[in-house]
Amino acid sequence: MKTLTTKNMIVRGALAPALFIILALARAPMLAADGPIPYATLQVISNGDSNAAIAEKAAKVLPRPNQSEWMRLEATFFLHFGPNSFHNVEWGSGREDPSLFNPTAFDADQWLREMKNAGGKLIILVCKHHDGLCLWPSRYTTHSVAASPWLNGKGNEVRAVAEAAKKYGLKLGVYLSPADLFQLRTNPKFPGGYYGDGSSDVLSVIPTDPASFKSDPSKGRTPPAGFTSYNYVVDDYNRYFLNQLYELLTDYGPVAEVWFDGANPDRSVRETYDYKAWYDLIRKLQPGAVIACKGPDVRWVGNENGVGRVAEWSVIPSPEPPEIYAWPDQSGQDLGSLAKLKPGSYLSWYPAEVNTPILYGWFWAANKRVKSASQLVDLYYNSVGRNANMLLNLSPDNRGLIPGNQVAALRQMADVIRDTFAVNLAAGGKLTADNSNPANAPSLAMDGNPDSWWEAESGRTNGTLTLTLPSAVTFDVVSLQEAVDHRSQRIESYAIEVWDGSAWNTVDEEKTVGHKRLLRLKSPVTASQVRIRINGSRLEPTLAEIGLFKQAILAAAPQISDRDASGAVTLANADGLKMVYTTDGSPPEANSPIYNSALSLPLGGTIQAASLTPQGRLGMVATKTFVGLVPTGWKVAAVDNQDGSPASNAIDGDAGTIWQTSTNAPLPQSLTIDLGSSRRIRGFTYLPRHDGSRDGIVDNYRFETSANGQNWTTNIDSGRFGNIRNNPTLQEISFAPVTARFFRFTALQEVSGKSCASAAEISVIATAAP
Ligand code: FUL
Repeated sequence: MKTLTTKNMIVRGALAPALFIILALARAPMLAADGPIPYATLQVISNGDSNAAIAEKAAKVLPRPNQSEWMRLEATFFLHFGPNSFHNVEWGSGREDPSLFNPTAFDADQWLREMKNAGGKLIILVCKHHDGLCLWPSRYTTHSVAASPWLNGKGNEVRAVAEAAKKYGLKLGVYLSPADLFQLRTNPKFPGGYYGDGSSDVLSVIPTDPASFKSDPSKGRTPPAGFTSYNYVVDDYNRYFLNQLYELLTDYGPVAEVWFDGANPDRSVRETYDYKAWYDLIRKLQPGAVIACKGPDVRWVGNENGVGRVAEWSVIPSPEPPEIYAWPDQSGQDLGSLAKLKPGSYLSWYPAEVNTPILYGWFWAANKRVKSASQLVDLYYNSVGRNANMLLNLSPDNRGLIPGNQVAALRQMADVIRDTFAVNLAAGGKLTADNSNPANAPSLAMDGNPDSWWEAESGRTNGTLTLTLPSAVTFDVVSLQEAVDHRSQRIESYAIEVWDGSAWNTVDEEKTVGHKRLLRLKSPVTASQVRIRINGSRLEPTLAEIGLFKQAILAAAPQISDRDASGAVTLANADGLKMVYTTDGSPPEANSPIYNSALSLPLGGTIQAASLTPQGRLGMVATKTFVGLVPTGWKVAAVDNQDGSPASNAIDGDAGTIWQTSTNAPLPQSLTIDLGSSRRIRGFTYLPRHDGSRDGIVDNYRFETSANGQNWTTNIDSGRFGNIRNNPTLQEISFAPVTARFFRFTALQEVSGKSCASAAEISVIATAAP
């Protein structure tokens, strides 16, 4: 392998960002005129640069060491869990009471275990979201987990995650929201807030003594062992923010990524984030960490849908040096092709990160759907496979556990990826090239070492590599990697071709490679000779690794029937495979019970089922939830009005039919049901109509039960279905268990204040014993 001596001369960014900028700037003016362009972490395009000089500069921008390390992580996870997880909001207002945060089964070990199992290398934990509640007991505010009932105020989410991450060998990243609505000066909950308080910049020792945070910020607190204090001239909010960064970066061990969100829920706030001071502090405290999103090391890919660009360049032009970059929009399709590289641009390594949630939302709520395993597999190819890191968000529920449906989808995705890449079908083949640099033979692209590579002969910007296999293989994924840590990103156009015995057929044509490119072919191909024809490159092209793989596929999910009158549910699949299932909310595993006869769910419950291949591979998981008792033998005992459609439709087990009063039936409107026998009841369910009309959907209600239909107990006198107007989904309401044979549901108010009531289904949640 050829070693690159110039690399030692490069100013390696993370430790000395200012220095690398100065050196590059000092060199820049003479580069155009003075011949060989050295490798550097920053290049500047000068006015007189020819197109060839621009291409060469771009092809000689290297990643900084923290970026190199980060790119090799590939699969990383985000975790959003905070007050929002308890009241179905994506953005809190800052007015929430800390008592909202009260998980009953918090288990960071489970979170990290699942991430590890899914191949995760790093977790970025949301330590404070826009609502401002700190999920660690910060010394600089009382608005933290210390004020919550969770573990009697002794809980610390950051510590729990840091410890679990260490246990499972994942790196730790921290997300600290710059926007902070609790600290908002105008927040009636905290009128003394620092965020946008108009305070002036004063000398502040970081870490500041919390006791004199405002009165004398020049007084520091003693830094933890191994760390020191620093001076910044900043306003109150930036001092608050720097102190919180200091806590997160010194109290929890090594931190590998710091994530600054650009979202701002209140644009009227006049607060200037002192990124320069923040970056400086991070570089001093955690020099190996990358600063992401609103940061110079890792670029937000530009969307939250989980899709990187088909042509994703990591060398990106900016109008200013990256450490003082002003963060213009990065959502365009072309950020780094040669057409974008103009005189005056600063070229630096700025790799993409694809952040996306596993739910349709960042925080858990009961009604948020989970993306399917195949969507998650697509995400992997659209991020890791497109020269970017995957940052997949998991959302623990209000118990503090990642629920079974997220776990099931994640495990399946991980199984597919693991199985797909377990065997490199190119291994055992011989790679030859039509031209090579003598020090960079083609075999170096097949040695499993990303730090050795094939490189075209000096002066060539093309090359054809031919892989000859001992026998034909069937594959549908081609994996390519450039030697980006040593030679930057160069390849600009290439084709994949296979030999069919008489001719070469093109199976894919693409533009970029970068750190990693996974090409999924339209359909599997079988061949013993495969060619990578590189047609264009910014400088001599390189390939550090190549691979051929066959995608693992999952057996289709079984069908789960509706319940029959006795509560029986059947499973079926088309492929005749065995099926396994669970009824306790946990995802099925290969050793879960095997299905052989109808399952009985008269009380309700959730079935998760999957087919099992003879090799023991679990297929896609089907999930179906049955809510409430089966209405067998139930009768309408009384109803105030059923002029729209009969009340019996609300208890027929058919979600498609509705009970509806006349459109002129002033509320309250009641419906009384006789269950036929007495049951132990601990709640009820209301399924609103979902035929597109909102007429009669109940907003406020009363619920009563009775043993004999004469004497009534009020279980809920005046309840409200939260957000049912916008989100008309199944409502599950709990109350203290009672024994009863009758229930009475009374609509007190309709969602639009109309004089009518309706319901698709109303049922009760019963415990097993009558
Ligand atoms: C966004 C935020 O507003 C979301 O709530 C989430 O934190 C996501 C990662 O970034 O901009």
